[in-house]
Amino acid sequence: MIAIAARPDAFRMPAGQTALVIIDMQRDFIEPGGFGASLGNDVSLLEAALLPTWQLLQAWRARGWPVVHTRESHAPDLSDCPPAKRERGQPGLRIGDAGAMGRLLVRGEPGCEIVPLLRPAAGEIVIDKPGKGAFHATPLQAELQARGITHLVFAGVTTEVCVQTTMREANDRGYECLLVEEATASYFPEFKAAAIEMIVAQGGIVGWAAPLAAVQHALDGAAE
Ligand code: C5J
Repeated sequence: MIAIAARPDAFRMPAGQTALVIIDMQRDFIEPGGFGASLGNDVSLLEAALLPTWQLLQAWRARGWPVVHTRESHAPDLSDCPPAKRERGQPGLRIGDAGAMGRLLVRGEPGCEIVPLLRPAAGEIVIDKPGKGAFHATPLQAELQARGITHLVFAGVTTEVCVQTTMREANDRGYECLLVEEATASYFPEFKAAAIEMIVAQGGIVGWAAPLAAVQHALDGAAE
């Protein structure tokens, strides 16, 4: 077991059975002209999570440990996009509308792809998810079970929406979950901070949170 100094207490993870789960690091959320921007958000607020996530990705790849990438995405005919999701609010553009990077959140469009820095490598799991949570209407549970994965380390965007939703889904399915604080971001920094507090409160009611340095320190120590 590798022990990471985390909140509310040490997070202990088995080396080969811990997947890095990178949530929705897509151009549509992070770059101007995508879905996040269409909702009126300052997408530059998400950039800070890119390099820390890349550092985690490098650490997992160097050890040959499992990596999962998710994409919030829909079929071109939007058959998996409920009207309740598409029609809510007054965005500049809606899911499926043509934007600067193609149709928003539609599979196969440039904006739906993961940002180049974090592009999935061959053999890594890529989950297209129509919801905020990565377990809803996807094969994620089967993919994890097939590999004997019991622990999940989370990165990605946005903290209080798709990251927290997926952590809660994972927690309910029995996975032990850690969120790496610098590797996640929100359009609302105060929501990121609150989401982390919600996760670790009440003895870790959803899971654990740790700074990147604590993860790196534990991994370096385990290699010695
Ligand atoms: C949102 C996400 N915020 N990936 N999606 O709509 O968090």
